[in-house]
Amino acid sequence: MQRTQVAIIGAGPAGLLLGQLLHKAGIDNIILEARDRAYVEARIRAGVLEQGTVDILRDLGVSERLDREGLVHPGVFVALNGRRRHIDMQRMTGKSVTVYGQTEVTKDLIEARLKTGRPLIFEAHHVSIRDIDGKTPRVRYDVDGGTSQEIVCDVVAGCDGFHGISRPTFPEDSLTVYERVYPFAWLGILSESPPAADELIYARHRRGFALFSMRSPTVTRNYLQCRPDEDLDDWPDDRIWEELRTRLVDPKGESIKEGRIFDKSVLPMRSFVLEPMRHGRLFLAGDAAHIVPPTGAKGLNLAASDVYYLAEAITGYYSSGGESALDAYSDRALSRVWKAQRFSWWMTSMLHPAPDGDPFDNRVRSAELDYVMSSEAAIHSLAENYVGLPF
Ligand code: RFL
Ligand code: PHB
Repeated sequence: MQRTQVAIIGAGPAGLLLGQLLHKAGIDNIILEARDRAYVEARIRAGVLEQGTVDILRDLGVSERLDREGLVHPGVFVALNGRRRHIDMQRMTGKSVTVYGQTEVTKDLIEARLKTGRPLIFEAHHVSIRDIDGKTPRVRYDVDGGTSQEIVCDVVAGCDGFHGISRPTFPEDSLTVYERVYPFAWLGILSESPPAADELIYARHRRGFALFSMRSPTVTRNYLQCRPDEDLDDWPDDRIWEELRTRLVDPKGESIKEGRIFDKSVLPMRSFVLEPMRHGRLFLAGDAAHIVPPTGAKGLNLAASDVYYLAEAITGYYSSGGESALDAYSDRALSRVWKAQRFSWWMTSMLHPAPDGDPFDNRVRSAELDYVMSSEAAIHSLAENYVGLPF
């Protein structure tokens, strides 16, 4: 049997960041991760960090490579049928975003964790949580070879993503789920080519949404709106480049540079929130508690703000001995989560023509983008949300 203060399930951004925040506060913790290290470090996902997320990483001393390699973007573009408008977020809000892959954030956090000497257990199988209604919850898991281990702790942090075991551990009658599944998805590619512009371009086009992003000055990350059941075999590289040129209205490929495509995938889109984010001594953070469609670039950043609040709650609990800090966690986190949900839903609705959707709705959404592109007040609001609301 192992004894610790906080058992953290999942070594994604939420779990790893929480581990560092607690370590900094002198709170003992163990991280359990189902997959192996190579798998976790290679999982391609988010790319845009809010300044608040960067500040947390800096504060933790995990930003050396981020400060060197991260691409600071003071602005972003939106486009409607080829007409483009620049949004100067830095001028409007005093803040910028940083393009730095989630893969890199994860690698940096794993390296920092290993330096602390605190346990990070990869390939922990059959993780289960019990006794969450009492003051000493337990976490069981199997290691390779089949030996079972048990951790006794004060708090369990469920940071195991949307498909983890923490959320299903909550008794069903104790929670409410809010959910929306969208009738479209994204086809995402990574290619060895320079990005279409210095900053990201979110483009609405009659044929569908397209996003022009990047990982570095030589690696492009682009997305095309597609069907949720899209077959990747129908998307040879040539068709992808052609469609990207069409949706950016760049027929001669003046901004879009082709290169070897080395990753292709289809990403379904949903909005999901579970309330409350806590039952007894089990606290959820990140994708375990909520999912946003990626159009607002908020998922990873919400994982960061959740664990920032959770670390404060746990630190407050140990310093005061009372439950009030723990009790406040769910409401504090949800208040920010819902604002990011609203923004992600709004960006998604405005930028994607809905196939087979109501024609009136589609015209209104297109008009909304047209309005945003012509109104300082509306653009200011977009900028304020995109760079991230304060914690
Ligand atoms: P993760 O990253 O899913 O990590 C959960 C970890 O838990 C492990 N796990 C278990 N461990 C032990 N026992 C079990 N039973 C377990 N079950 C699972 C998993 O192996 C994994 O290591 O969740 P976390 O930490 O909450 O982080 C959330 C973010 O990963 C996610 O919100 C973002 O990637 C979303 N997202 C974006 N967010 C942004 O902020 N900016 C973006 O630009 C952005 N772009 C994106 C995105 C997500 C995407 N996809 C693929 C969904 C772009 C894409 C394409
Ligand atoms: C990405 O670069 O992967 C990315 C950027 C912005 C988004 C979503 C994904 O909104």
